[in-house]
Amino acid sequence: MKFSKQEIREAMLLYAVTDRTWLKTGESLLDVCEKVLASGATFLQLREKDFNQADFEKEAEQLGSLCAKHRVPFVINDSVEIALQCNADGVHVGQSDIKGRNIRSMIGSDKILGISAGTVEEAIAAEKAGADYIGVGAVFGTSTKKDARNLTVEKLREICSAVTIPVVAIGGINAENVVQLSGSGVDGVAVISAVFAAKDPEKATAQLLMLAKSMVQHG
Ligand code: TZP
Ligand code: MG
Repeated sequence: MKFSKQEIREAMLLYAVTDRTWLKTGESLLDVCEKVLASGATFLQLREKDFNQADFEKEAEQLGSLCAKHRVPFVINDSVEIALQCNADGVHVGQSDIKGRNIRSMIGSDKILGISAGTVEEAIAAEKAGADYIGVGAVFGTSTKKDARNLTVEKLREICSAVTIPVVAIGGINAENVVQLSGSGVDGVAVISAVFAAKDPEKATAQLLMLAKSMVQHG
């Protein structure tokens, strides 16, 4: 599925990143993602840190169809190979993944490329490397990603004004603190635990979507 630049920007609003470690007994990631998409998540990233290739591919295919049904962009974390194999809409990579590799040339011009950035320099380099958007964090403390570097909202603002591509904030974002990002210039918020660890992921998604909209409008 092809998304325009404007559609990608708008899809940053509530960007859900999967985490199967939060699944409750008897629940599948596909079921939870179905609920999260039905409740308004605008983007989905499949993030699997400890999964074998075959299971990863199967899951990516299922989630890809689900996202297509909702017309929501679907990207794979880290693995360009799996993104291409399952015909995902794109890939999201970190700074270490782009060293010495031209991901844009590997995926072609039609796929979405997301790159994580934590500094103004990294953000500018990501834009030059052909990123369609950058993920910036961790804006608040998070225990989900152990090696995440923290940055201030002021730094986030500097990063947003240094690039023209969309910016999505990530790291420890929840319904209580999303308002603190008002005025930073971000196009939306990316969340893992605020949705996947919630007692009721549907309710959490709907609430976060409303708060993210209001934060971006005031921004
Ligand atoms: N990158 C920076 S922080 C983070 C990632 C993947 C983890 C975000 O998880 P949570 O649960 O929304 O804090
Ligand atoms: Mg990575």
